[in-house]
Amino acid sequence: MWRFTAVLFAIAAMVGLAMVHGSVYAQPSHGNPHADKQLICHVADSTSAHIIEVALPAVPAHLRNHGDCIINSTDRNLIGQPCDPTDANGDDICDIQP
Ligand SMILES: [Ca+2]
Repeated sequence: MWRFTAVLFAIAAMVGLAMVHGSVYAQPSHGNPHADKQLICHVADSTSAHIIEVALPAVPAHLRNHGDCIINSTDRNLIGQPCDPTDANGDDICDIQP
């Protein structure tokens, strides 16, 4: 039984390591603090849709959970501005860009 447990532990350790490495290599930018952020049109319950900046790894959850869409611009002055979250063609990029 201890052997089975040891094998399980080894597998879990390998999977864990692979995930850590995968997430590190999945980061598209190294050394550029601005390129790992994404402007999105954020759909909020309490306020009207507006532009926010999120870390790239958080983008898919926003798209999935809030119906947010991606703003192509990298102009951080747009943060807080109202936006139109329409994405009729379903490509996750806002059809109407600021
Ligand atoms: Ca679109």
